[in-house]
Amino acid sequence: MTHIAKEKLATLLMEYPKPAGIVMGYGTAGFRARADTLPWIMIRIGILAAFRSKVKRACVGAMITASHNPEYDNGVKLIDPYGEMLEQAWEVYANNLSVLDDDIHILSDYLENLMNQLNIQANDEGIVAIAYDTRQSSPLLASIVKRAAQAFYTTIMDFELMTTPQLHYAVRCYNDNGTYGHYTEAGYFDKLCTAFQNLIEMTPNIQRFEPLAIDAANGIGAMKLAYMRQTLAKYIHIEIFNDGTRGHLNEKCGADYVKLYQKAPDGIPLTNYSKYCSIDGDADRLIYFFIDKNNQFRLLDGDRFSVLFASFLAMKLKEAKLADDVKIGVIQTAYANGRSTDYLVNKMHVPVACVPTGVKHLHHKALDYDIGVYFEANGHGTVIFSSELKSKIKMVLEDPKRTVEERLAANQIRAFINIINETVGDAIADLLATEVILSILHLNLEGWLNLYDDLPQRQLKVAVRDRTMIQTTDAERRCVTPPHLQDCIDELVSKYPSGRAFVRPSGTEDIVRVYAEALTQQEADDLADKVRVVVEQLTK
Ligand code: 16G
Ligand code: ZN
Repeated sequence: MTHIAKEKLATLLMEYPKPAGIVMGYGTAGFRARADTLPWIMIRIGILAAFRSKVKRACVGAMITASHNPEYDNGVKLIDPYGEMLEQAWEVYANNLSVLDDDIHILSDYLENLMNQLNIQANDEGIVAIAYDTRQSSPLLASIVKRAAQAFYTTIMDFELMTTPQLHYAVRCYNDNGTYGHYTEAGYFDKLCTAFQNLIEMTPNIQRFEPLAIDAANGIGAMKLAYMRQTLAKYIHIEIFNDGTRGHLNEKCGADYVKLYQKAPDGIPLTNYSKYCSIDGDADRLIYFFIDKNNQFRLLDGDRFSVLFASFLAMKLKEAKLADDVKIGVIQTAYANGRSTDYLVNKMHVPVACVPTGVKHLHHKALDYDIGVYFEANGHGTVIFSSELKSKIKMVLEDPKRTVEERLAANQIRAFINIINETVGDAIADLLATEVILSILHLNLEGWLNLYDDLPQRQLKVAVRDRTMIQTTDAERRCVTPPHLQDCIDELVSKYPSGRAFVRPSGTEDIVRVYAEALTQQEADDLADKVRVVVEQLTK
């Protein structure tokens, strides 16, 4: 480590000292906490981003956001060169750095060791792309990441205000030398909007788009959507509510609020539109909803996107006569409603894989397919397409022996691929994809909802002495410890027709989560409650 790097770090440590007694872990959401407790960790993250970039010899990203959390929180997450989440092994370094106190000697010893271990030279090139959401605390936190990375001779690409998926996209494009698209924001919108227009223009008998009202959670998505709204005005009328001019970020609005409380957000008129959607504070989650004829609020969550996207793609594969040599699959977690799984497997004959909670697990599994569709029930998800699939599409398009219909279907898939942000769940991309599929399939939200009926479900939080007492297997669907817990759950579940239940320790809160579903709401509630009781008894 050079003398100058050490000096710069020492200055930062003095400017942003670590509060006494604080522990912070790099989890599924990166580092996340109250914004005023975060500056010190941004120094560590800046260093780690620089190191990661030097090791991979590629650009990596640092996104400052706390997603759907309140305005007073913030956080940071690193993005790997291909636009995916930080490799798990590096989460350990993030945690080690977070444990270290502000002593410049101890810190530089650790860093020198790490540089040796990772074979990093002080003058290796590094490049870090930084972006942040609309929180007041974000610019300061971003500036700390920047200064820490710069202490290690790293170039900074400062994107300032961006959605989380936009930064994932930018990092991927930058490292792909433009194959995936141009890495600027203009490049992002150009790719998505052009693909959306192409797909509309090439599709005969496409249904007219009904106006769409968007709840933008008073976050970064509002300003980005405003740009897109104009570009696409010719095709679809988009109205943006909760755009940050009046309400507060994620307060009684946004995808998380709507999903959690199963009700419409504040700040949006509920009479004028037939279609509504909510995105979250950093625009990586999307939920649709509408008010039905009986004035009931109806929700379309992540499971519904999986079914819609997989239906469309399976249909187009068939039309392109590609269905036999393309492996399509849907990846879910245990939280997916049993009826959605049933519909996919038994009606659509699309295989479903179940993985543990957390986007990285879904994303990883999706790579096993030519077309891997994944969504968490909370509305975070995307589709990944293999390079083999992309070549097959190209072959159909270039084959003069193929019929017009076959080539049209292949072309539609190609355009659809360009709407999707394959790097990560992206509310803006998913919204365009949803809109265009609904129009191609001539579905309104009611028709989409009526594809299948959800089983009633109940989720509970249980406070226990030590949540690590509960260990699970089989994608969190079965418990291994404490002894007998699973037997008790099996016994309870067997009393409810179509019943299903599981418990798992939360990865983000100090609690255990209980999930139950059954034929009626009463039964789902009962089952969840009985499972809660055995959890409490067996973890005393
Ligand atoms: C994190 C995950 C989210 C998951 C949630 C579960 C990412 C980017 N986020 O927010 O996917 O649904 O944790 O929380 O992976 P829990 O473990 O407390 O239930
Ligand atoms: Zn988010």
